[in-house]
Amino acid sequence: MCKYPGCVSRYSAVVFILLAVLSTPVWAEEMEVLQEVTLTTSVNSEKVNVWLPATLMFHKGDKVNLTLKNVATKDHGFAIDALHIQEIIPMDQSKEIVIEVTEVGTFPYYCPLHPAHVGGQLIIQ
Ligand SMILES: [Cu+2]
Repeated sequence: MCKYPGCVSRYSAVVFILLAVLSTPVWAEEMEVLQEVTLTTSVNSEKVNVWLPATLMFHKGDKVNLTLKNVATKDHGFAIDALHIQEIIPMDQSKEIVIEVTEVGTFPYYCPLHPAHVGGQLIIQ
């Protein structure tokens, strides 16, 4: 089948390259969408502290790097019960969290220190 000297080694090289390309882990990582989002404390027109933006939308499978920036003059928190997230961010500080979105749905978020604050929502499609 192989008429030329070196034919086997060329065939082996092609197989080796194909296997390397097909099995590279980079392919799997490219399927994951990394989102960078910053939520910032603010005061709305009714003088109530809120996190803005009030609605975040992602797709199932997204990995979200969320920066929680508290620019207020007291500590505030960020919680999403369904995703087991509960963070306290001291005044004038930031905290980064990573959310890996694995299910579709609407997940409300709120400040656990001041639950009366207007909350927001994470919508996963
Ligand atoms: Cu608060």
